[in-house]
Amino acid sequence: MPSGLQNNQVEETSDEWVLYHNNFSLCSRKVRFCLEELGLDYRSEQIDLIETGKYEVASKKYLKINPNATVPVLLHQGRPIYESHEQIYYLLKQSLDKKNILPSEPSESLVMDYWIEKSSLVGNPLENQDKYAGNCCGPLTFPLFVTMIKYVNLKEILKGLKSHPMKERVIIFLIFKILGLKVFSRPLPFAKLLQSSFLNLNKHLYDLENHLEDQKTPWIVGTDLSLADISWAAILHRLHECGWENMLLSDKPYIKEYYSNLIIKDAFKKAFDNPTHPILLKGVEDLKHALKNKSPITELHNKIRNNLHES
Ligand SMILES: N[C@@H](CCC(=O)N[C@@H](CS)C(=O)NCC(=O)O)C(=O)O
Repeated sequence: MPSGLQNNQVEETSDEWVLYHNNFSLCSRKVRFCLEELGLDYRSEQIDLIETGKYEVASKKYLKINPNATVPVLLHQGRPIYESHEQIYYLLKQSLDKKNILPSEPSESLVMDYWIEKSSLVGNPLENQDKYAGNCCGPLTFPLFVTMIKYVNLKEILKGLKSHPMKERVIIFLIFKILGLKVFSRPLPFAKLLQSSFLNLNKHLYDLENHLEDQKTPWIVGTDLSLADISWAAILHRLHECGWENMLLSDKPYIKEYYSNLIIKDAFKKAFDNPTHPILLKGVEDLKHALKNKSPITELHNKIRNNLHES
């Protein structure tokens, strides 16, 4: 499926903007933050992911909206725009007269593009993690996926084997459901994947830390918030949600200050502080508990912490 605005209309609607999304999805949060910052009205359509209870992304109805079975999808006058980084650029282009969050200097736009690309989730998240910080976030969320999927009915996961176009994603959740946090202590690839995601993300975060230190401005591109900040906000929020912030940010004071500026923005609050899904609440609590007590994830966590400090 090509990215960007499609020619076909997937829905007849009088709503200019419709967002198919999920409150827990990192890419969805990025687009919601952008819509809120631009002050655009949109119809919100929540779509369940398996970790929030069922494979609504792989339902017949939703596959007509997105044959790739992922969220978010933004509709403009009924026409879909695929890929969250394309969606935020599209929103910006359409909204220049409403609010200018585009840097005025071409050189600044290049800086913005660089940081948007670096934070995007592009293609298979198990690949290109050295290029895209967004691709590190899938595996980095594996422990939380494991604690969430415990509360999801096995039958719902099995339905995905039939209807989901990306079967390998379904199989990963099936393994998480069966093995629980033990997936990180067996000779399976998950511990290694988590470790390499941490190491790669840590490098991206050092780049951001150095950039913010050199830049000496509150935002990635100068004195105003831009799409680059909107895109990074979702990644930094995910680190906090999974409880990885001490491990990855304790030696990065500029990012810490930067994040404290982001979370007080109204648009951030509207995009991120929406009703938390009960499965997410339980998953976050269980993960916190597992990290504090002796469990396969505690061991791995300590190993990763040591590796990060050595690298
Ligand atoms: N590159 C895509 C990634 C979309 C994506 O993978 N979304 C995840 C949620 S963050 C999803 O819909 N997963 C559903 C599934 O794999 O079943 C984008 O930026 O929009």
